[in-house]
This record gives sequence, C-alpha cells and structure tokens, in this order.
Amino acid sequence: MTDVAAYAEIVDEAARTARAIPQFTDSAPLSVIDAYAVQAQSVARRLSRGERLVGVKMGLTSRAKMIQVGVAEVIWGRLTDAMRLEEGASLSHKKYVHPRIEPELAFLLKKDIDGELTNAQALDAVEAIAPAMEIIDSRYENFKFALGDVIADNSSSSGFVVGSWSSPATRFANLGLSLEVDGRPVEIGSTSAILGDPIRSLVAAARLAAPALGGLKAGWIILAGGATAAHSLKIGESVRLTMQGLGSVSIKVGA
Ligand code: OOG
Ligand code: MG
Repeated sequence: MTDVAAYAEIVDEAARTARAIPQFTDSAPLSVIDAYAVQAQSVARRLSRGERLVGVKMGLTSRAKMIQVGVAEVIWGRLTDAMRLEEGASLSHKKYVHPRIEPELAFLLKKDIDGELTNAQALDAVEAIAPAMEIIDSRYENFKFALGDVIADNSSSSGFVVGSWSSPATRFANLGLSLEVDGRPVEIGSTSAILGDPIRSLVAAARLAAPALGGLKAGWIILAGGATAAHSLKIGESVRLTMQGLGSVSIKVGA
C-alpha cells in the first residue's frame, strides 16, 4: 500500500528545497489513483503555507511532449498563485532542480465548468485566451519518471507566465508559434499540436481534473499543455514566445 502522506511530504519538500529525489516507481508501483492522491496532499501542504489555487495545467497533450518524456497519457496538475511569474520577470534558476520551459495557450474562465462538455460549451466558458509559457521542473533525478511519478509530482508544475489576454473569438485552433531564446528560435510549432485544437484540452480538464477539484472555477487559468518539446533553461537566457495574432510573452533566467 502506498503511504500517500509520506510520498506527499517527499515531493513537496523536494519542490520546496529544489532537491532531486529518486523515482517512487523505482521501489514500488504507484497507481494513477494513488498518484493523484499524493498530488492532492502535496498541494494541500502548499495551500497550508498560504498559497492559493488559481487553476489547472494540462500535460502531455501534444505528441512532441509525450515523446520527450516517454509518457503517453494526458495528465493534469494544480496551479497556485506562488507559481505565477510576471511578464518579463527574471526567475531564479537556483529555486529549481532542472527547469525547462514550454509554449502553451492559457484560458481564463468566466464560468464554473465540470464534467462532460462539448467544445462549444467549453468555449462558452472562456473569458479570454493568451500566449503563455510553463516552467516545468520534475523533482525526479535526470527529469526521468513513469506516469505515477509525474502525477504525484503535480505533473512537474513549477511556474507559469501569461501574456496579454485576447478575446476567445480569435480563432486559436491553429496559430503559429515560435519559442525564442536570446532571439534565436529553438522551437517552432502550432497550437494545433495540442490535441488537434487546444479547446479539447479544456474539455479534457473539465472531464479529468474538475471532479477532483469541485469544478473548474470562474477566474481560474487553465494551461492547455506544451505545443512543442520543452527547452532546458540556462542562467542568462532570455526566452520569448510569440503566438500568431496573440502577441508575445517573455521571461529571463537569473542565477
Ligand atoms: C510533464 C508535464 C507535461 C505539458 O505541457 O505537456 C506538461 C513534464 O513534461 O515534465 O506540462
Ligand atoms: Mg506544460
């Protein structure tokens, strides 16, 4: 039997102190149900330290991401206010184990949603969309994990930055995007890499994550998942995501 509370303390401490840990699944199997229970308890520890739940991140919603990490299931994690970085901010590399960054689309909800929705119903709950970047930081050594490990580790959530919001009337199913580091493109892609259309990621969030959270709430941010492989951040880099028609968003990497 998995000791959920003990596992939750281990991943939470690894994240808090930026220290890598061995994969749980190296020593014992970890079911998806238990892994989400570990995630819930580890994030509850963050909330008890004063952080606030502000949304959900979807993960492994593109082939590029599934291939990069070797896990082929859509997963989700919880976002807190402490994970949000201001546009143009400098993040501190030493607060992470081995941070990576990836281009995403963010949804801002204007209605509570839960359960089985059509694409149109999901779109109807969206107040605005924005280009966003997620900073992921697996707490496992060498960024290597199995499905249960990554779910328990809050699906590698560690930071996110959101650009300017646009109307959801902007068609966003197939927007070109470029992730640039120090002015050079390192990843080029399209929002269509996210489940064929990022709205499907919001539908998946309502089906998979909402039941565990008592619904997805108006005012929450939902990150649709990386559209390309993630880039490993190095001190001194400036990273900018530009998304066709939606503008750009950037951050810097400090020591
Ligand atoms: C797992 C989290 C995946 C995404 O956008 O696909 C994710 C990882 O890559 O560490 O955030
Ligand atoms: Mg992501």
